[in-house]
Amino acid sequence: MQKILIANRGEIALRILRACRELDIRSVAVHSAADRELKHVRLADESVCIGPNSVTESYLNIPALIAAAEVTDSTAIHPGYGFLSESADFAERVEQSGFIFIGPPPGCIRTMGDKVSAIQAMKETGVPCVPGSGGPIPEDDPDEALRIAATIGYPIMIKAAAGGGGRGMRVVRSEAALLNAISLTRNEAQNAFGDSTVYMEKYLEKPRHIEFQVLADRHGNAIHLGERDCSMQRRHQKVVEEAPAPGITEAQRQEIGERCAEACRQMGYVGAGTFEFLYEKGEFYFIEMNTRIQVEHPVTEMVTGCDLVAEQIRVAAGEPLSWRQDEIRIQGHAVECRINAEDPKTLMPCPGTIDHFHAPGGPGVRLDSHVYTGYTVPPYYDSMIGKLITHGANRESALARMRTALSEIVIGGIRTNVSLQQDIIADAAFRTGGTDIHYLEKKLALD
Ligand code: MV4
Repeated sequence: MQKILIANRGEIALRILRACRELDIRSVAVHSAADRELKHVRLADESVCIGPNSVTESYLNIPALIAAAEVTDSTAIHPGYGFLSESADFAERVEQSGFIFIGPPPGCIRTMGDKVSAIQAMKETGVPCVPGSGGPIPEDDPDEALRIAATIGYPIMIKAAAGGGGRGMRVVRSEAALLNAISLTRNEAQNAFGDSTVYMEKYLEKPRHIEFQVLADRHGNAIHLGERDCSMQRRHQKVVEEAPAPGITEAQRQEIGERCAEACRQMGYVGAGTFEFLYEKGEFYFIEMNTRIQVEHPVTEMVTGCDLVAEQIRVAAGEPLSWRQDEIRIQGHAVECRINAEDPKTLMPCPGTIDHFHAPGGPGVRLDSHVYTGYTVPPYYDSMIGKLITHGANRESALARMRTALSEIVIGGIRTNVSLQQDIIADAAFRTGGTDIHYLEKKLALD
């Protein structure tokens, strides 16, 4: 691997650039007009402006990205997260143009992008799923839809096959409401995704969101790196993540993790991936797979010692995985707080110029951020400006380090969610561990 084009921005673009440097691979930064001042653009070996501020004309502009790879003679393209990272069409175009896509084969992205086919693939390999329709709800057969729902039992959740990440879903609590909910979800799905396919699952009232990290190579090897708990969220935006998930036993971890790794082997998966589960009353239920590196990957890196981005690059280059499953051990505990440029009261994005920036430090403290004193957070992209990660011998120590690091960080000139993060880290229920996906929204509604 000689040269990687980084098809992203912000902290993840800097994270990918750092991995390139470490592996002695040259890097190309591509950026919008608004993003000339990004830290990774300044540090990259080369940079190309791919378009104006709007994401559709820059970071989602496939012809501009391919052209940038061509003019810079790049070997591979790393998509990061968001933008084109889970576009099977983009992965295909990258490969057809003669570049390596740093991610799974387009066929795997496509199968997992359709939640119905993803669930079918998981069922075949013994990954536990939510009781549900096991396939699309038939169109023009209301009696069949009612029968399926009666078998599952209410409450039920209607989900769009092309949805995911919280888009295109609806809870139904009675038979009387079912058919109307199906047609509303169908219409929304058709408008949002151009696909009206919907399916049904038993609605779990108070689950936790626990996800398993996997890595796979082109030689048929696949391993898991344990799980993360991402239950602390608001409006489908994760706020705090941690690894391992509080209360999960080593036996549960090995059982679910091995099933995820086996699913990867069966489908010919390559690269980093995440299996999302709901966890309720001691049971895991698969809901979706993410075929990209995720925002919260650092907590897994801290407890395993594995560099997931470097490993994505190695396996994309055809190298075998650096570790066997029996070499992966979960050491201590890690917590990540997402740092957002947002108003602490309204939680609305608050772009602006950072007039003073000071990074926290000390043992077990990691800051993944592209910001610096004098940097202007543009209004065109999402509000996350960095991630503060702490690691300790146990959860208490990781949380004590997070409390210390949050008290030290200085981000002047813009409003941020640092005070919200301090509240969460001090929260009694969070400190006990194992809060569900609704906890933060309820807590915020009380203030
Ligand atoms: C569910 C669920 C309850 N029961 N499925 C939301 C995002 C998408 N990834 C799946 N989601 C959910 N699916 C069943 N059968 C509750 C959610 C859900 C949720 C899941 C994970 C993290 C945050 C969430 C917030 C609201 C609802």
